[in-house]
Amino acid sequence: MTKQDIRESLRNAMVALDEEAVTKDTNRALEGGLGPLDTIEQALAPGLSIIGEKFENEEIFLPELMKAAEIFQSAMAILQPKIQELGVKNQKKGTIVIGTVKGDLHYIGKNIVKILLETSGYEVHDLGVDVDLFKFIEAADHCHADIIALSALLTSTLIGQKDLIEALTGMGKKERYKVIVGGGAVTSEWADEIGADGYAETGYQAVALVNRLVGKPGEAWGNHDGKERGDGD
Ligand code: B12
Repeated sequence: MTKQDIRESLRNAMVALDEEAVTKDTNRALEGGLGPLDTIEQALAPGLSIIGEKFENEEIFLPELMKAAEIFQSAMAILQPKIQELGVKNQKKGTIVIGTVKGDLHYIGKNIVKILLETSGYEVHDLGVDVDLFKFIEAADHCHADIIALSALLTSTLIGQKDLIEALTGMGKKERYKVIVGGGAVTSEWADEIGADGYAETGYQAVALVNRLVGKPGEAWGNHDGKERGDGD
């Protein structure tokens, strides 16, 4: 099986909600040298996107959506130790407060960003999901954060990102923190419109963005050992 075959097989297993096959293919991906992030970004997440489309088209319903999230998490349990193994163990580069905004319970993507930042040398305070904007600010003040990172997956909860930036501005704290935004519902246009300091579409890009913002260019996640990025096929 080529790497591309493994990716396809895993993506199809995810779409079919076949937990056993997802576990098998996730292990096969690692054995086949795919790397944990490649496995997430090129196979599992695209599978989840297809699930999302099926849900939107009413081909599947909430129980299936929940099952998909559960299966994704079981694959993450296999991949997470590998991500940690590949991470850099260097001195602390900065402090980040992260969470999913008020009204939004999606955490899979936020957790991926958190793990990648942690394994890139950042101290990350994860406030979880459905987080009130003042909780973000309180936590950032408390731990002297450099960055507040806001995830939003629902169009209806995006406004929480705007509200936070406005609250920071109103409190005279806008210059104290860099605010970055991401999650399925976010676009770079939205990030510009609300005056966010940055937007990233994927976990990899989130690390590169944070490195830039705190002035620690470093390398994008996984580049340090040449294993995870740019392995071609
Ligand atoms: C799994 C899932 C769920 C699970 C969530 C499980 C969990 N605990 O996280 C459950 C079943 C609970 C769920 C519930 C609902 N969901 Co839902 N869900 C999804 C699904 C299929 C996948 C989301 C996901 O995890 N993706 C995989 C991760 C890896 O991707 P990601 O989150 O985008 O994260 C990546 C990047 O965006 C980025 N990133 C993420 N966060 C951040 C933050 C920062 C700062 C940065 C820089 C980057 C960054 O890095 C990540 C890694 O690369 C999506 C479909 C989709 N295409 O996204 C629908 C989807 C998001 N859900 C949707 C809906 C409608 C709902 C419900 C309202 C359904 C209902 N009727 O109850 C509820 C809402 C509950 C709530 N209040 O939040 C819609 C949203 C439509 C919209 N635009 O508003 C979607 C798009 C499905 C669809 N097409 O209709 N859902």
